[in-house]
Amino acid sequence: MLKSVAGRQVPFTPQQFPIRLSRRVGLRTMPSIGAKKAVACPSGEQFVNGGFETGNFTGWTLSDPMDWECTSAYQGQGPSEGKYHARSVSLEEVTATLEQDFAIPIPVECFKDTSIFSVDTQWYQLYPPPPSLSIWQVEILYTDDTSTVLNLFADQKNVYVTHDLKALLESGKTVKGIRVTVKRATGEYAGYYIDRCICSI
Ligand SMILES: [Ca+2]
Repeated sequence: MLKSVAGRQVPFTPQQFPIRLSRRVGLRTMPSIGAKKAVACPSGEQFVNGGFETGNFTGWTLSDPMDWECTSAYQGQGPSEGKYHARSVSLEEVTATLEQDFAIPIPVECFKDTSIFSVDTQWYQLYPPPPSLSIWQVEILYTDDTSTVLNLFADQKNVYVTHDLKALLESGKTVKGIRVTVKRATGEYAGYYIDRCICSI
């Protein structure tokens, strides 16, 4: 018996032994290296004052306090929901931003079918069409300092449009927050509004 066992060990050559050893070590270590880390997902609404119903910009970071106004209505343009919305009052050639970073960054995989990630925006423009040098966009910001940009000039004018940001999320990334940007071209006369920002996980 021993002889036959010894006989079967003949194929173990000096070249093969290290390979078998490394495979064995690999199998032992793989479960810990390859184990998927549990993703920490926040729950509930992630925006603070996403509808601007405090009547001010609590929770938001403004490029300059002079660039934005929290208002109930302006020239007949009412909010999308509630009593207040945000309006850009930036001057020409100024890049005005309105940004909110979430308290806890959100891995994209945390967004479920039932999650909502959206913003309502509205714009009108009287002069000049089209705004080739203007910027009117919302960005989904990621923790790797990249972003997904949504150009809002394609929207129908004078009505609030709900934008589904969840559909634009880039897999594998982690959402840091959102940024709205307005830049008016010289001589432009337009209105830019945002309201009802929702990020419900
Ligand atoms: Ca509102």
